[in-house]
Amino acid sequence: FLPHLVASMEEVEETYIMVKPDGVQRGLVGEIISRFEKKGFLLKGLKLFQCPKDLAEEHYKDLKGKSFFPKLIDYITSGPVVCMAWEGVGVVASARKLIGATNPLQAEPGTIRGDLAVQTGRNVVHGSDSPDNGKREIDLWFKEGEVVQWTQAQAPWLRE
Ligand code: IDP
Ligand code: MG
Repeated sequence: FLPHLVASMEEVEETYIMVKPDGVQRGLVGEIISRFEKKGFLLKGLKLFQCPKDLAEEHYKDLKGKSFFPKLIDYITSGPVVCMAWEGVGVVASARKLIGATNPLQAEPGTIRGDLAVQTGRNVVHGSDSPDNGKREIDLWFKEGEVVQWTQAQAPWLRE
């Protein structure tokens, strides 16, 4: 029994979720927000935003060497995105599960990409891949005051 590991599993995390331009253009914003809302996570930040090129490049800086990088930057800046900050215990990994595999054809039915998309280059949603990146990306996409600390009325009905 490793109490420090159990404690870390209970840690409250934050993740950056974004409806990409194809999701906005296809009218999937409500559907995508709804999946995280119904699951029981806490929405702390939400805005419609036209992403400038430098921000897209900073967000995806780890992929800078990839052949698809220029197309990825064009895609993300091609129209408005919906930026979200979500909080919860285990929210980072859980959101990645709700989103599904990067290639929508390999994403399981029931996941956002599995249900709503067909191609990697148009995979409708982003989710942070680690708690550290969750923090980094929320800081990158939201200004001071845009992320709100609050408690859901339903909190006692979600966690004992
Ligand atoms: P993720 O979004 O599932 O975390 P990453 O590997 O971090 O996947 O890639 C970031 C994004 O870059 C993907 O969601 C997708 O939009 C795009 N991307 C990744 N690989 C490819 C590719 O092979 N072709 C075109 N776009 C890609
Ligand atoms: Mg990623």
